[in-house]
Amino acid sequence: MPEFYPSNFGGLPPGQSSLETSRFVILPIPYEVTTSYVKGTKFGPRAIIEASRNMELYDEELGMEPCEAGIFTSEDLLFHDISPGAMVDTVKEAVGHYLSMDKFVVSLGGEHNLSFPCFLAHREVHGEIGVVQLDAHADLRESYEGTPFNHACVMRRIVGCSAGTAQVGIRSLSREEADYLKAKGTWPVVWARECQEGDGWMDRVLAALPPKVYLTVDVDGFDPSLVPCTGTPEPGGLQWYPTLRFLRRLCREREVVGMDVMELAPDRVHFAADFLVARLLYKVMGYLSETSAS
Ligand SMILES: [Mn+2]
Repeated sequence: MPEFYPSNFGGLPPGQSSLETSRFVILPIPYEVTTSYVKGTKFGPRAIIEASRNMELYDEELGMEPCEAGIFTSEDLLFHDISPGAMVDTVKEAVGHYLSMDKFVVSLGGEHNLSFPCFLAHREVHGEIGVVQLDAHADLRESYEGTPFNHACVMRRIVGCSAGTAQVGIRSLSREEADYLKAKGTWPVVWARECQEGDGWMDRVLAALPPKVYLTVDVDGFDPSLVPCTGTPEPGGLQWYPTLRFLRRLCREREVVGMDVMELAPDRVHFAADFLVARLLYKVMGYLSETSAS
């Protein structure tokens, strides 16, 4: 009877989804202007929320229901001016609004350049924070198609104001980006093929991170067998359980202060990917609840 569940993340009743009592805020940002290849990321937030309404809310790994902490689903963030500069201000203000209420904000894109203002909003509140990026692409271009706010540049913007960076699952970058990494890349880049060889990379990533960390997930970091519906898929990506093992460690060993998931471009065939993202978010909420309860 999913159609009778409320249309919020998790399909939660008012007692578990009001803004006042919820620890978590889902912020849908259906913004898409610079996507390179397949369009449709603006439909990502809605597909993720729809899938989440049909998801079991008990977490078998943790033996608890993470929704007990409360998950408020915000209205879609809409844009009166879609220019990249105005996008940055609009997103920063919206995320900052919920951070000022002491909420944990989960931003849902939309295209990956949204992560820059999300990160900035968290840095303003928390001071020095690091960033973990799960992604197929380095996203380290100085500018792309005439703008420094293109999705292909988002990490170049973020690393400049991050107190510690780790890029995980990377398997696609330009020569310019590779040269930049050689010259300036003091942080760990975990190539996707390394992730296939065991969990050894996780120590290296954690060692590079400051106490507070922001997590940004481009869904193309996952293998396209898991998430085929994204703008620029790349073979040989992250698998489900190693990613969860990493995220659980990240939540235990660092203070994760916020997160986003970007670049899902849902279609009617590959709806398993919508469920993957919904479950991923819910798993992280569980890992966060686990550490704050202990
Ligand atoms: Mn990417």
